[in-house]
Amino acid sequence: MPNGYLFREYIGAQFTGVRFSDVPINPGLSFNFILAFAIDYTPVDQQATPVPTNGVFSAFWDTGNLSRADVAAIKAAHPNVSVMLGIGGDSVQDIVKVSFTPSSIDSWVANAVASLSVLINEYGLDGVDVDYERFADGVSVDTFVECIGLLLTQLKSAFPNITTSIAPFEDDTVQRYYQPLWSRYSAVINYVNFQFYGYGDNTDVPTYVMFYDQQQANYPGATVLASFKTGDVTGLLSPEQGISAAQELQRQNKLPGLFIFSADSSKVSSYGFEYETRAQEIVANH
Ligand SMILES: *[C@@H]1O[C@H](CO)[C@@H](O)[C@H](O)[C@H]1NC(C)=O
Ligand SMILES: *[C@@H]1O[C@H](CO)[C@@H](O)[C@H](O)[C@H]1NC(C)=O
Ligand SMILES: CC(=O)N[C@H]1CO[C@H](CO)[C@@H](O)[C@@H]1O
Repeated sequence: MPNGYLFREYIGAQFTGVRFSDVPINPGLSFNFILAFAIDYTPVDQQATPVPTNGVFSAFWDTGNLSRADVAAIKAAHPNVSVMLGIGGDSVQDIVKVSFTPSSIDSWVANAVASLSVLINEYGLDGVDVDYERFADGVSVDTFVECIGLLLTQLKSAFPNITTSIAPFEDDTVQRYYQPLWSRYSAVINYVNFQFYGYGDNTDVPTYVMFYDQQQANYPGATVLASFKTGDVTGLLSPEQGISAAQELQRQNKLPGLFIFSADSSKVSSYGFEYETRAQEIVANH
């Protein structure tokens, strides 16, 4: 896809106290915060080890610092800011790993549509990003594809203006579940937030571009967003490598957008929000 004006950033998973208003926002682009995460597991105050709830989602991000009022305030202050909801993620607040665990397609979809609709209305949210990274034993590719595909279809019908995305990364299992999701339900998926920060620290610019081209081929016709990570990147692609790669993708007219994981990490890093500023300058000035 050609160059575009989209910048996105995950926020709220790591409880570093980050607030929307901490993050620099360039007015010359579309800025999407992605709240990380709503999860279909029992809330932590309900039982010590959260267990799956078959599509009944609760808020697990730092709701104290990223409240309904905070969502309304940041959107009022910045007309080009939208706030999305990430679902799934790596872990339930570092207590247990999140696994996609539906009892059946119909029951999971019904519960997910109902519970996510409540969160979307309560918080005034503008979209959903699908971030499941693990799948319970016995959950087939088909079950995942139908659950997520039907969920996004029904949410788009209930909320016609929501933006949807999926967030795969380079892993055999993850690709085996997400690529058929894309091929069957691309009509209800706006972006692929590919987690390029899963690649190693040996990813130089030509290698990043090669990975980008591979993922564009894996998700044909998709708007694949480039990405990098801030905070601890031991062994992984660094923010500097991410910035350099984004510049090269843009030079080749294939940077529709760029996202960072995460605002939480940047807030407590020595460089602060430097990379948010630089990444947005790239996107805004294409
Ligand atoms: C915001 O985050 C800080 C740091 O984690 C925490 O101490 C504080 O209690 C949070 N504020 C609210 C209102 O939850
Ligand atoms: C959806 O977007 C259209 C076009 O931008 C707008 O006219 C409409 O009011 C929006 N609907 C809702 C429910 O926000
Ligand atoms: C670059 C960009 O996305 N600009 C948008 C900012 O918001 C205004 C009003 O909502 C839009 O018209 C611009 O397209």
